[in-house]
Amino acid sequence: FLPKSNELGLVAVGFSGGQCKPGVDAAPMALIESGLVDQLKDDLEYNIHYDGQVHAYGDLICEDDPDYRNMKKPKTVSAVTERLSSQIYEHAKEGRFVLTLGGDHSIAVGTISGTAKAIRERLGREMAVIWVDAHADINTPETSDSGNIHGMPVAFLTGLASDKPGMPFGWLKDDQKISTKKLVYIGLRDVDRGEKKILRENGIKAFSMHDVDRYGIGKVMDMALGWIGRDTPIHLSFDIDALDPMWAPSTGTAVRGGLTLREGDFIAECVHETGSLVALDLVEVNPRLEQHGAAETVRAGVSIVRCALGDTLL
Ligand code: 4U7
Ligand code: MN
Ligand code: MN
Ligand code: MN
Repeated sequence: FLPKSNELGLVAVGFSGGQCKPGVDAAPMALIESGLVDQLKDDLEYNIHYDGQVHAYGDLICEDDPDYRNMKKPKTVSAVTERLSSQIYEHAKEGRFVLTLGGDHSIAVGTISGTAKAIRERLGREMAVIWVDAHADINTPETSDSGNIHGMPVAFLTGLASDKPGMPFGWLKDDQKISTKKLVYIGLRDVDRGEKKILRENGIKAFSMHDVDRYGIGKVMDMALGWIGRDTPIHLSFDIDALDPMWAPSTGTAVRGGLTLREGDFIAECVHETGSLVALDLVEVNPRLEQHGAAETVRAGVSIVRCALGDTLL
């Protein structure tokens, strides 16, 4: 149902305002410098549409940005994700695959809203999201203990949290949102108490590390893709902290007991094989943390992206 296309829109997002540790903004440059874009062009034969810059959205960073409903930097994160949403939409409406290099995970409010709207308009379809992460990122401002917005994007994208126009994330319209029924998690192992309640009460499909241990990653992918159903456009949002810190130590909220690099690559390969992948986010790589492991973490990120874009072992 998706015409095969090698057109790829790339957006490099050097934004770290959804959490408190500086350095995630350096990830897009680190990923590009390690050869990611050249490999997509030369090995995987994509025609890349890239404006050649890492966006820092300096004009949108508010100096006067007090906490609101317990959210940290609400005005800044809302303005940046609103701008990003239209950047992503412009690529997706042309039928390009959209690759976003983050940045912290708050930017998914922008990426997913942008593709969801374009896919509705272009294909008349509701998009599914596969969220690969140690965390569920579905806190509402009220359930969050940290106030960090990178732990909340899914709540706003599903409408479980919202606000009036003019207030933070009040710009999100229904056609930019996703259904809780078309959301699937893989890799969870650090879910807050309030988030567990939200997952349960909304019947959200989630495969934790317990499920990966019990069934193996092969069966988990069969079940995850089975839940979504064939011929449904998929947006894959991959937080590098889904991987075990052994493979990806340089990330802001590392949690032990995660996926191996091979399991991460396998998830990306399986999603590619569906032929339904329309967008990928790679987020939360922070080359400034655990500096001895930064190169390893960047390499893991490059590997995930290559697999999701069709690189094969044979
Ligand atoms: B990430 C956390 F409390 N749940 O809300 C929170 F454990 O994008 C972590 O997945 C959020 O890295 C992690 O602050 C956000 C915390
Ligand atoms: Mn995470
Ligand atoms: Mn995340
Ligand atoms: Mn994190």
